[in-house]
Amino acid sequence: MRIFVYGTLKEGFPNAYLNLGQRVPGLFRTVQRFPFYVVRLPLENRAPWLIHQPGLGHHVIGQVFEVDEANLEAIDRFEEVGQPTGYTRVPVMLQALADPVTQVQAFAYMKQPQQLTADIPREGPFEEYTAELAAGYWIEQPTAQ
Ligand code: PCA
Repeated sequence: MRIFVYGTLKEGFPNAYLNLGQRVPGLFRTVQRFPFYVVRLPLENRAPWLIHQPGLGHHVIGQVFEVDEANLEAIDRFEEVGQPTGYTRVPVMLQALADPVTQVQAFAYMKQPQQLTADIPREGPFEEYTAELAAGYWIEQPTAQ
């Protein structure tokens, strides 16, 4: 299974230790535009949110990994897939920055537009999550279930 990571799961970023996948070299961008924000929540500061609202925002840049079933399940749990507050794992088309002709498909963790309520402070939209945007990231670790 392939995942497209654009936030804290990228190599070099705060939750990279959870991503045990094999990196597909290079950088990839989404074929469609999606709004990408960094948001402030009560239990998570500067959380990267890719909003499932194609056509708005940027062609967002991230990394692609081959992950096994066990790691995918662990990441799904961390991203709270299936919970109302969580991410939805959505298939997206990507193109390699080095080879825009070849497209690949991967799953991306997105938030639904209605989750980004007007009261949530945000920065963006951005094209790419950078070290500068990752500065000050923290999460209140959820207790094991
Ligand atoms: N982790 C996932 C989704 C947002 C986040 O911080 C990722 O890096 O793609």
